[in-house]
Amino acid sequence: MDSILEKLGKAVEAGKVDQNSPYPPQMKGEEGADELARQALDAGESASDLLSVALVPAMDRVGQSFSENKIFVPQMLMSAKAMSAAMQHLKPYFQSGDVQTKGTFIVGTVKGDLHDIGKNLVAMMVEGGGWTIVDLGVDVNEDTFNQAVSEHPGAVVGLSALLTTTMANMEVIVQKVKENHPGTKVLVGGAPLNDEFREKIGADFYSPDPRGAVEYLKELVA
Ligand code: B1M
Repeated sequence: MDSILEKLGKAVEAGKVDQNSPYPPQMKGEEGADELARQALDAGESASDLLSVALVPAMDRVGQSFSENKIFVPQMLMSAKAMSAAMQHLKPYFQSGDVQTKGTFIVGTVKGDLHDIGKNLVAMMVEGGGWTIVDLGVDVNEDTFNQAVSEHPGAVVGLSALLTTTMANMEVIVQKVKENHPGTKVLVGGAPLNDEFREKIGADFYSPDPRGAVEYLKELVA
């Protein structure tokens, strides 16, 4: 029999959001990511195991199936919805209870890019690390980032991109922000990036995961 984490992973992979959602038809009436995430946490599974054992591998399998033309954009979108439903239950587990804010972290997915799950995870964990979050959402251009830094002087900026086509848009954002607000630290992340790219575009730090982002910010204020 599947463990609760296996069930959760399968629900996300299938795009089963919650028990009432009609998609996918063959899972009608079955529990979805929403209920299974709650149950897994209530059963004592850790929030980080939910992420690393069930949710993130499920999204990797979704990406793989998409690459192999076994599923298409609508199915990928349903999986993203299921993942987001599960993530709602994780938020309290990443809160530190630290009331004094360490600073402001402006985060967004860059222009042309609609992928927000990784960005949301980063925001959630950085918030848990005691930072105030200004989440600009997805498809965010250089002017919006620049404006946000004007409104929050001294904030650190975080840029996320999931597409090889949109990661190029990071450079323009880094340039604009640094030109208008010298000294602003910019952190970048997302699956197609690496540190070589970070250096090329003039950003200050690259992290492959939310944990690295939290550690970097911690060092900045240490
Ligand atoms: Co898209 N998509 N997608 N997609 N999608 C990918 C990224 C892809 C790899 C799938 C594939 O082909 N195997 C591929 C990109 C190929 C490439 O460029 N190399 C792809 C494509 C091609 C597309 C479209 C072009 C498809 C189309 O329309 N033909 C289209 C583009 C739309 C657009 O953005 N303009 C598209 C659309 C979509 C959906 C909208 C349907 C949906 C997104 C919904 C949403 O986000 N709300 C979607 C999804 C779900 C995926 C996959 C399957 C999953 C992404 C995800 O959420 N992963 C993805 C395949 C994959 O990743 N395996 C895929 C889970 C998440 C936790 O990981 O986002 O990597 P990730 O975040 C990680 C790290 O990267 C890091 O921390 C996170 C946690 O570890 N991180 C940071 C991320 N940002 C960070 C910022 C930081 C630090 C770390 O500091 C600031």
